[in-house]
Amino acid sequence: MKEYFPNIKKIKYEGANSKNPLAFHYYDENKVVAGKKMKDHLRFAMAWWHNLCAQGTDMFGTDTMDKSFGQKIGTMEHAKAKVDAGFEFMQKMGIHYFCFHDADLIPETNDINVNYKRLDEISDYILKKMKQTGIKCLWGTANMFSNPKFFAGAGSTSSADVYAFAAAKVKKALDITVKLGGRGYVFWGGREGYEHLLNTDMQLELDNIARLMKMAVKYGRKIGFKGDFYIEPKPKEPMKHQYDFDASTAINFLRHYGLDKDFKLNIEANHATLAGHTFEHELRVSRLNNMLGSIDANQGDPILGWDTDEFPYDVYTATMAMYEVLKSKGLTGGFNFDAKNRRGSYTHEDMFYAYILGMDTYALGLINADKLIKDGRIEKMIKEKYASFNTGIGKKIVSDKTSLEELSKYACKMKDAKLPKSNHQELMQSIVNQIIHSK
Ligand code: XLS
Ligand code: NI
Ligand code: NI
Repeated sequence: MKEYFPNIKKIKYEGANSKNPLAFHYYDENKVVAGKKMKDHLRFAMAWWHNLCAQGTDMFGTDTMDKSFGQKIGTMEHAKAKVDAGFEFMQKMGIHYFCFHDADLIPETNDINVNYKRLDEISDYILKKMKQTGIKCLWGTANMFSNPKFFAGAGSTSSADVYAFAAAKVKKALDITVKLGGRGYVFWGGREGYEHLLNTDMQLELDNIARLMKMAVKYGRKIGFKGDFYIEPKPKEPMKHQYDFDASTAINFLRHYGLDKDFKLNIEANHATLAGHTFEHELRVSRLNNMLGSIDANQGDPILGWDTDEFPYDVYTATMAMYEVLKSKGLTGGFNFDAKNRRGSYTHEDMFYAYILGMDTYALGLINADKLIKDGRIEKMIKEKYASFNTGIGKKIVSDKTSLEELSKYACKMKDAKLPKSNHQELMQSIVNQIIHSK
C-alpha cells in the first residue's frame, strides 16, 4: 500500500513541554475532562474539500499546493488516491470522522448519470476503508454552488430545471451519507440569497428553499436517515445577502416552515463573525433554542471581511465556545475543521501542523471551559447580578404575577430607581485570565 505522507508517523500526545512539532501538546484523546474523554467531547472531523481538494488557489493566483497524490487530477484514480491519502491522514492524526460534499469525492461531469455512478463507485471504496479503520462520517452535503448553473441559487433558483438538478444532488448526497452512516446532513446555502431585491421574488425563493428541505427530510427518513439535518448559517459570500444570515434568522426560518423537529444548526466560527456576532453568541443563541447541532471549527481574521477559514488558534474564543458546548450537554454532530492552510503553508507537513494547531486549541478550550465552570466564580457573579429577580417585585415579574399597573404603582412609590449592580466586566475578564493561566 502506497504511503502518501512517508515522513510522518502517528501524531501522539507529548504534553505542553514537548518541542516536537509533530505531536499534540494539549489534545490527549483518552483523557477524561468533564466526565467524558476528550475525543468524545470533540468528535473532530476532516473536511474533505479543504484538506484533500483545495490547492491554494485564490482570486489572483493559481495553485501553490500539490494535492495530486501521484495521479492525474480529474480522474477516478485521483479520486481514489484522495481517499487513500485522506484515510492515511486521519489515521495519523487520530481523527475519527470526516465531512464531504458530493463534488469533493469525484470529478463531476455534465451528465448527472455519470456522476451518480462515480459516487456509487467511490462510496463503495470509502466504505471499505471505513470498515478497515473504524473512521466514520460526521456529515455529508451537496455542492450546489460551484457549477455555473447554480449562479442564481439552488433551492432559490429562478429555473425549475436547475431546481430539479439541485434536488437530484441532494437525493444522491443523502443516499451516500446514509450509506456511509453519516450522523448529519448539512445545508449550507452558499448561493441561496440575492444580489438585488429589484430582480428578486423573495417569497418564492424562501418557500422553494423550504420545499427542498422538506423533500429532503421526507426522502431521508424514508431511506432510514436517523441523524439531524443542519442549516449552516452565513450572512454573505458568495451572495451579497444570504437567507440563512445567522442563527436567529435560520431558527425563525425553520420554525416558520415547520422544519425545526428535523433540523438543528451547524455553527461556523468564521460565519458568526461575518454576521457581526461573536462565535459564542451564535452558539448561545443556538443552545438556548435547543438547536446547537454541530460546529465548523475555524476562525476568521478581524481585519479581513471574508471567510478566511483559518485553523482555530484563538484559545479565548475556543474556551467560550467549549463553555457553550458543555452547557448544551454535547453536540449531535462534532467539530469539523472547515479550515485551510494559508496559501504559503503549502507542504504536506503543513497539513499536519494545521490540524495539530486546531485540535490543541480546542483541547485547551475544553480544559479551560471545564475549569471555568468548576471554579464557579463567573457563574456566581452572574447570579448575583440578577439577584433582584429572586425576591419581592422581581420574583413577581419572573413568575408572571404582575402587571403594568402594579409595576407603575411600585415605581411611583419609589420615585426613582438606583443604578443596577455593576457589571464588573474587567474583574470577570481578569478572573478568566487567572483561571486559564493557572496550572
Ligand atoms: C462555506 C461553508 C461550506 C460548508 C459546507 O463557507 O462553510 O464549506 O461548510 O458546504
Ligand atoms: Ni464557511
Ligand atoms: Ni462551513
